[in-house]
Amino acid sequence: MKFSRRYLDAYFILGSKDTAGRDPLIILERALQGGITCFQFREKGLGAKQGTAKKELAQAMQKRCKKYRVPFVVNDDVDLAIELNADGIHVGQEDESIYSIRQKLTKDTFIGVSATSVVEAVQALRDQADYIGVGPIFQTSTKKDAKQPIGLEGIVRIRKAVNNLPIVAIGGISATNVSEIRQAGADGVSIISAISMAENPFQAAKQFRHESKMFE
Ligand code: TZP
Ligand code: MG
Repeated sequence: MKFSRRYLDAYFILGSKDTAGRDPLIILERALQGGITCFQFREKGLGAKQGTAKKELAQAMQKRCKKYRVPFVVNDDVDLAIELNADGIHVGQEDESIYSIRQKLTKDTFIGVSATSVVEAVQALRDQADYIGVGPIFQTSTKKDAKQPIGLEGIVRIRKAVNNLPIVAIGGISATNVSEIRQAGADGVSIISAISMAENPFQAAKQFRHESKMFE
């Protein structure tokens, strides 16, 4: 799938450890119904699925994303992204280089990279990432090894440094923050817990989508 900046409007990320014991497929289905614009399968943390179990969950999630015509992105696992012919892959600073990933993927598979600083963001721009995931913006307890929050100021600094490169903000984001984050220069928000832990993931996703509509 060819990358579009609009996928970043309400970008939901989920793995089986992010749901407080609820079925991740049901959470995803509700989020899709609520109007998420992109989905990333991020299977991490203590007790995360591996091997066949991981692949089967990914396939089931991909199938649901297809039903709603929402891009399906795999976090970190380049081999899995290739095997499933995912729409995109998202990698961190410690993962395989964009150059090396590009050699392995079909032309339209998009690549996102995490950046926590201007230096990392500028490098991702040079490497021709399709978008960068910038954060953490606020405190988060979802990612245990998250860096210090960069705040809205961090988004402003990075936006200035990367021209028009698509930016999605991440880390501690709730629907009430969307407006300030977009005004700081991000093209959208990515969220785990504000949807995955919500009492009503459908409503939560719908709220994120609604907030993004102000910026169309
Ligand atoms: N990278 C930086 S912060 C973060 C990731 C994967 C976790 C975001 O989760 P939440 O629950 O939306 O704060
Ligand atoms: Mg990674």
